[in-house]
Amino acid sequence: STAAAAPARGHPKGLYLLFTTEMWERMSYYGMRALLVLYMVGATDKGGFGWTQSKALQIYGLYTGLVYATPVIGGYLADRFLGQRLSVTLGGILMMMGQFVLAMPGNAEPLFYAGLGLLVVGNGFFKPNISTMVGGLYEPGDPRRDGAFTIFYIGINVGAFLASAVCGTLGEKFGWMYGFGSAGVGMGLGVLVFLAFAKRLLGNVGTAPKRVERKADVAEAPVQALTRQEVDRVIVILVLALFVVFFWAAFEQAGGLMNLYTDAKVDRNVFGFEVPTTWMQAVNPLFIMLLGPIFAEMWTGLGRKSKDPSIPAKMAMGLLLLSFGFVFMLGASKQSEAAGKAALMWVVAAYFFHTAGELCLSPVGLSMVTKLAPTRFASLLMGVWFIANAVANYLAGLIGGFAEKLGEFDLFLAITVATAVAGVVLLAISPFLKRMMHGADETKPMAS
Ligand code: LEU
Repeated sequence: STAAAAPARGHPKGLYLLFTTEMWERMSYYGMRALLVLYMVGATDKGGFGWTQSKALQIYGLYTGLVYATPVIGGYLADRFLGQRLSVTLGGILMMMGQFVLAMPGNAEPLFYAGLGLLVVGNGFFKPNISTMVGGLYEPGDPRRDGAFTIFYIGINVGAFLASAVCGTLGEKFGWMYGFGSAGVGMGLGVLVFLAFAKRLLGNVGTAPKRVERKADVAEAPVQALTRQEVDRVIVILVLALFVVFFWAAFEQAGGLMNLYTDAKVDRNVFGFEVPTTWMQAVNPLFIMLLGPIFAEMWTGLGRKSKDPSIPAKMAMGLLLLSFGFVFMLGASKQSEAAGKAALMWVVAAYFFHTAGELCLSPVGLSMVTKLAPTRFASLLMGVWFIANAVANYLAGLIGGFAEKLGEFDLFLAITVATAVAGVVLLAISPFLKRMMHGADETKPMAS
């Protein structure tokens, strides 16, 4: 495999190809997502649908939920028949078509749903498979794996950051079709780059020969022949996915409740300049770009010395950091209750800790799936991992909706407590989970 030929220091070049491809795809995804609700409620004489906010939010919730539900199917098809590389290409092309369908003038409702459908199906083929391919670049035990996923995650967020700047601005200022169109062009660039360099930089990672091997695997070892060790490892993935639901259900308040709160109750005046509410959505990807390299170095460095915390312990830290971030939202709501408006720095501080938590949990989680999943189910289980996001995104909307009844302070308090408890429980059971991994998580010291 390519990984064997890779240098002990640095990363295989394939990582940067997957980084770039995912960057363009995420730019397309988040760019479209930033416009979606605005487009649905937008005035009909300006090319929008003129729908009510509740109808728009309902479709938004359904769309973001489905987008993370289809990866199970895309993952399964890749594991069984297509291979990851072909799946990523197919998914990318479908999503590009979806964006261009949305960009068609005349906004006919059937076309709108067709566009969303293409994006949902396309993401199912794309997202789990590009993620497992990152893992495929490394041999088991390679201490660079968590760091590699953190670098990949920076790519995700460069894309997310570009999204609001490019697609958001084009869509809002020049017309919806330019926003969706640019998202389609971005996706197209991702596919082109991927096709141009995959052969050279990825070796045989995610290709047909593996598929043949895997097919033989499946024939000899059907599901019920999973070994005891493999069953344990899959259980660990499922248990961690449950905790991850807590994390994202709270984290995803960013685009919902925290967004609305920032809009209505935060003093966004900085040196006489009014910071637009939507800019605050760029704070998280910005912090990922700043903190990501530090975390990537840290995980690899600690891993090389076999001194890194266990996977569940890292993820528990993620939950605790997220919880700590919400403490700043408690401060904010106290201030806005007393003085009408809260200082912007509360929200920035909250996002800082949310981002640090995300870096402990999310890239580490992707990496974990590739360590623990039996190879023949790698992409399927990656899809299962994304289901946690589908559920959490749905719950996030429900939870955020309670703010109207409870008031922000009580709701933020409930979130702070729930995520802290989840973090502590996860920390407490982490030794058991670690044992159930049967060494699949262990890194081997590397030649340098
Ligand atoms: N920011 C991440 C991404 O877009 C979230 C994911 C893990 C659901 O990939």
